[in-house]
Amino acid sequence: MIGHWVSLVRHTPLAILTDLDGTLLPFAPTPEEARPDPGLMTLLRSLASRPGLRVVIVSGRPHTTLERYFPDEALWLVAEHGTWYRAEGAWQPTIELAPEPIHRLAERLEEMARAHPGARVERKSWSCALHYRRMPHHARAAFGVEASVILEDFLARHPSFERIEGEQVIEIRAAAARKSFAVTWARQRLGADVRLVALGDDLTDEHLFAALSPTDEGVLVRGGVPRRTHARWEVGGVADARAFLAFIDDARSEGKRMSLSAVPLAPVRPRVPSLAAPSSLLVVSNRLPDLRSSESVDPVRRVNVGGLVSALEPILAERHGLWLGWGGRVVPDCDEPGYGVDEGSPPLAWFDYRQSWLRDYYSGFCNATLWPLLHSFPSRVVIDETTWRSYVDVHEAFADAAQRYVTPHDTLWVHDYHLLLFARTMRARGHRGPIGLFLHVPFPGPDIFSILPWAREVLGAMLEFDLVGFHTHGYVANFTACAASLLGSVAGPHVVEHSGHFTSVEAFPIGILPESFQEAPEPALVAEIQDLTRSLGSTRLVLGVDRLDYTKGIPERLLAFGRLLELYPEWRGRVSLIQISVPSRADIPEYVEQRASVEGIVGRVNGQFGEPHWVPIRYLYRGYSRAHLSRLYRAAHVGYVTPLRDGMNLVAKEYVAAQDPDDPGVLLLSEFAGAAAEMKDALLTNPYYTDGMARDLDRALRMPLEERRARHGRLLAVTERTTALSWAESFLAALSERSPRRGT
Ligand code: ADQ
Repeated sequence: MIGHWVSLVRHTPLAILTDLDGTLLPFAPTPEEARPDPGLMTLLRSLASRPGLRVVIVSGRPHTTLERYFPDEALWLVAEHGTWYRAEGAWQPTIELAPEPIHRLAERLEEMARAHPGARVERKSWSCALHYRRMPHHARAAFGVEASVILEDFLARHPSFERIEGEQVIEIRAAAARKSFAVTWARQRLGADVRLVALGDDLTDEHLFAALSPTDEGVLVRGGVPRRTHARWEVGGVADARAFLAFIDDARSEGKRMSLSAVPLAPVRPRVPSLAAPSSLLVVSNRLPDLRSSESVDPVRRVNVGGLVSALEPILAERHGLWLGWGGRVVPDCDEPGYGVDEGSPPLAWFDYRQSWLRDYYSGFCNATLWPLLHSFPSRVVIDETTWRSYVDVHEAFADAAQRYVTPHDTLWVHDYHLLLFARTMRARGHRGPIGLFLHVPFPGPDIFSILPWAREVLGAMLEFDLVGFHTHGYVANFTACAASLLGSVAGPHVVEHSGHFTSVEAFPIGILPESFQEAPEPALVAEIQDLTRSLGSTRLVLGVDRLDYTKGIPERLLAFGRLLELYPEWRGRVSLIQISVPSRADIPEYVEQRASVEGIVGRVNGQFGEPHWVPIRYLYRGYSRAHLSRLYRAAHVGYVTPLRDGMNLVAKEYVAAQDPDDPGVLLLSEFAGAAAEMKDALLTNPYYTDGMARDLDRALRMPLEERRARHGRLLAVTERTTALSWAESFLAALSERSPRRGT
């Protein structure tokens, strides 16, 4: 590393392009208080005196301020984010733009700032900056909202300006302003063989880094919130940045030219390679697909997101994306949650939950309030203000984490009911890029949704997303009906208007990766599954596979199987049910009860009908690998998928994909699963009607081969048409098409 740097910084000609605030000067409460000290001036003068080396200060400060600080013409200056430069003693503008609109904006902001102690407006030629570093923290949110109203109004009317977020400052500036001007200018003046070293700390410096050529280097000066960058190197802060410049100064001093060992090691280090590009897409979900601590592995979540991972992996790679969520670790409330990035494919950005978040947010509002509400189980909905407050607070924690990795223009794709307020939270923080939500669960009509005391607030927040996606048209209709009846929103086809903002609302049925359920299994696995099926003898197999959850209708399904044996005694000894349930949310009382209820029914049915050579129901309470499941699906004569309510239900699609097309089994599917909207060739059944379901089971078991083949052929076509990949691609394409452009 030292060799690379010594050879680069000894190259002639060399130019150092450096930002000032946050890079060579520590931040101060006001811009006036942050001024170059004698130590910095001495260092810059020394560098500027080295033959073959140019120092270019590239700052957002007004050109008049830079002139005052650096009258010495040996230093080259680029001011106001590239809109002014000093050449041969005279300042020249780089853009042509009428200054009046920005002056009028500055007047409005100054008037507003007078009512907010600590807020301050800084005027420049084609920009103005709103500083809030000196404001008390509690007053910032209200201030941010008030300022955003003025700024949004201005940007809507003046498309040649844009908004950028700096370290506790919001700046409106000419959209054409780019610090990258400094790169072009230095090259023009110093010749094509010049090599550049650029230093900067904030988002505006990314233009500088991005414009560098492969033989140049960018060095990020880390300060506040870590973020993605084009720079390939970093230093720890202002002191290290100055030490780095001193290293260059040293390396170019005549006396040390021949002795590498005499050059002190620069405090510069390489950044993790895959963080070298800015994140253009951040996927956000409550839980990450791959869990770090083995004791908290939840096999269903892991398997369930398997398709999601495969779908999102190529998209995240192509768009330099990241997937953010809870990593599965919980820390006591008195500790600060940890953050980190796990390099891999896809790269995961994780953070810890506090104990109270797990209790009040995750097990509380998400799983005891929203889950039953959205699945239309009103009597199970717990209403509790503490958990609602926690839900709001944890959105702030997610937003804090997200802001570590994204620029305000990146695309955010949010998943599921855990994060319904996320667009609102991010917009309040100035995020301007597209934000989409995909809801993996159903959405009920207004009669059920209005049970929630915060129904209007949640709906209003959902309507701050640019796109809300559901599995079915039925859920889309329920959502628009809720918006119309509870908020008075106007809905057109696929769009809802609320408070002047238009949200696209569409159905994107999720799929699986069918080929992953069709692969030839390992011989050892075949033998293991054969052991299991051999124990069933010549009986036919009915298979249920679910997370143990009351929405999945497992007790109802077992009772209907018992009823089949009662109504059709000829099936006794000739059919067996294997029910595989993977443990889920075992810390919530309803789920513990569910397990006891299921085990009770299994015991009763087996006790009533079982014989020494035949066990009617085998109940397996564990997770299986995808390869195991595929084999079991293929061996089953009936795929028994009968949730009381389900967003989609992937098991239905997996079962179809895994069948032998020449001798396929029958999918017996609840009409209340989202999958029923697409899979009309399944045998549809009502899981609340025990006798009806028993009769449908009998029909499935007797279905002739020809009918089975015909139904399966059409079901397979549905499963292969909408896959996990096509689902992700169509959602993201819609998000980029439907999102309004904000102020650029
Ligand atoms: P889930 O409620 O988890 O997902 P589902 O769609 O059926 O429901 O997915 C379950 C997944 O877990 C399937 O991939 C299945 O193979 C796997 N699985 C189940 N039992 C298993 C076991 N014992 N061992 C191993 N794997 C097992 C939520 C919504 C659904 C929606 C999905 C995707 O509730 O309605 O379909 O998200 O959007």
